[in-house]
Amino acid sequence: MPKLSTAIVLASASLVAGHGYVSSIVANGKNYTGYIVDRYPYMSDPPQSVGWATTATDLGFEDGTEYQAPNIICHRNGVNAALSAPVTAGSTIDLQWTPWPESHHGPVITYLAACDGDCSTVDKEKLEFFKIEEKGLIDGSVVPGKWAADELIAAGHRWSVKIPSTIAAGNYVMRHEIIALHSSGQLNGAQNYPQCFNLQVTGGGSDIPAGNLGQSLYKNTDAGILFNIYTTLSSYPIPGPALYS
Ligand SMILES: *[C@@H]1O[C@H](CO)[C@@H](O)[C@H](O)[C@H]1NC(C)=O
Ligand SMILES: [Cu+2]
Repeated sequence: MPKLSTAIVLASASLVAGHGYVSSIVANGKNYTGYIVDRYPYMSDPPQSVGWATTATDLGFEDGTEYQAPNIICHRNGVNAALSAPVTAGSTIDLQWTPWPESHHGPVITYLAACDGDCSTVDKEKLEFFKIEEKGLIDGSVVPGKWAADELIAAGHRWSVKIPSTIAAGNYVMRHEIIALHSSGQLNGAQNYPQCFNLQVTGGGSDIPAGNLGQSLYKNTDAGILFNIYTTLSSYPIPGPALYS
């Protein structure tokens, strides 16, 4: 695509899109550029990345109509990242989101799935994800509540996740996700923004946690998916399988 039309596409994308994606991660102190979804799809030879490619060029979301379909795994038409970021088990990965809209309250959840080989070629539909962290409602006393996503915004659109020290060394796909709940009072109104990265975990223990296929993490009627945030809340059931511990 010629440069001028790319600029027009980019300009209109930033006007339309109210959402976001992870533009970089830091692992073992090294900063890795993610898959720049509003730029790389328009390049003839985009840089290789530790972030999975997607066609979500609107910086948009998946919803309940896709929960049992491949798009929920690593976002829209997700394609394996070519690179992997080495990370020591027990250490923390930082994720940098693009500016996240204030209206998009909701939980932040991160999963890992062992690749049993090379994450750059693994079949995403066979990945079994176990949840390594989850944060949902922080304070429900003031409508529409204070949420993990609000904390992420306050931290500069950043999030930190600890890689468990107990998991076996090896190659993993990290699936990090914000679920925006501003419309989730209606069926298929929750918005999932899954972001996948390839990690090469070193050190660690011997645990090989059981997991769930990406296509069976959620149902559109789950208590934490079909959920109205515009009322005083005392709790919020974070969706997805139980936390690994
Ligand atoms: C990676 O570097 C860029 C450019 O300096 C910075 O904006 C971003 O916040 C860094 N990423 C993380 C996760 O710290
Ligand atoms: Cu949005």
